Amino acid sequence: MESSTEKILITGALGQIGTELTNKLVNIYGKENIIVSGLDKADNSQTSAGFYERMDVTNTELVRRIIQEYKISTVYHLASLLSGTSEQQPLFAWKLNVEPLINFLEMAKEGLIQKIFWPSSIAVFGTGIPKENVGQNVILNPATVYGISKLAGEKWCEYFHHKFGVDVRSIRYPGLISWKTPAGGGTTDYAVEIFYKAIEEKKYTSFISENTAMPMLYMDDAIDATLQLMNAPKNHLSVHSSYNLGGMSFTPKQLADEIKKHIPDFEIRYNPDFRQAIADSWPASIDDSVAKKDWNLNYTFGISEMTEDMIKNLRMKLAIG
Ligand code: AKB
Repeated sequence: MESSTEKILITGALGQIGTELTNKLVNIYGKENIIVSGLDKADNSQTSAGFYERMDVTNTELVRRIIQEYKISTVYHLASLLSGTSEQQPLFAWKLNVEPLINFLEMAKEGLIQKIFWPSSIAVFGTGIPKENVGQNVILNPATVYGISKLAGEKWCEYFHHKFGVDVRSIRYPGLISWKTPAGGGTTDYAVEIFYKAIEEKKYTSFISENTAMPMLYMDDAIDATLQLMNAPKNHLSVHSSYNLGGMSFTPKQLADEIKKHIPDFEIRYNPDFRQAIADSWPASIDDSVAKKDWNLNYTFGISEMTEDMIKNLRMKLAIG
C-alpha cells in the first residue's frame, strides 16, 4: 500500500467511475490527500471527497499549475468521451481523449508526477478478429473514433514507458455497470439503463439487439481491479499499453431474463440504433489471463450477483430520490 503522504488527482471525478473511485481513494488515503476535478461547480473548495478543482483537462497550463500547486504524485486521469458521444463529436473526442493524456505523460517524464492511471477500453479491438475470448496481443483494428482514440492513447503510454520509464498503468475496461452514478454516452450503457427502467416502468427498449453479447464488469470489481493494478509491484507488469479485462459476458436477452427473476412482469423490446454497429465491431468476450497472472486479477460478481445487487441498491436509491 502507498504511504498516506501520496497526493492524488482524479480527473473526470464526477463521472461513473470517478465518483466511486474517489470514495475508495478517500477511505484509503484520507480526503486531505485527494484532489477531485471536473467541469462543474465551484473552484478550490474542500468537499466531502477532498479538495475540488474546477478544471478543463484540455487546458494544459491550468492542469500543470494544479499538479504543481498540490504536489500531485499520482493521477487517475478518467476524463473521456465514451463511444456513442465520440461518434457524434469526433474531433472533440480526439482532443479530449488523447491530448490531456500526453500532457500528463510529459509531466511524468519531467518528474512532476510519479504514477498515472488511464482507462482504455475493449473498443480498441475492432473488426477482423474472432469475437470470442479475445486475447491480449491480437491485431487492433478499431472501427470507431473512440476506439481509435483509445488505441492511440495506449501507444502513447507504451512509448513513454519504454522511452522515458514513465510509470503509467491502464486497463481495457469492458462495459461498466453501477447504480451510484449513471453512465453516459456509451454503447454498453443499455446494461445500466435497463435497471432504472425495469424498476421504474417494468419495461425497456434496448438500443442493442437481443443476441449481441458484450463483455461487462460490475463497478465494485472494476474499482478493486484498478487499485490492484495500481498497487502491483512495477516489476510484475508485462503490459505497458493496457491490460485486457473480461469480467462477464452477456446479451440484452440474457440480462432481461436475469432481471425477470426479480421483476417477473418486466418486458423488453429491441430497437437498435447507431450504437448497434459499434457493438458489432467489439468482442463478445475477452481473455484476461495476462492480468490474472501479472497482478492477480479476480472478480466477485457474475451476472446473477450483479443483477441482485443492482436491483436492491437502485430500489433504495430511487425510493429515496
Ligand atoms: C462504452 O460503451 O463506450 C464504454 C466502453 C466499453 O468503453 N462503456
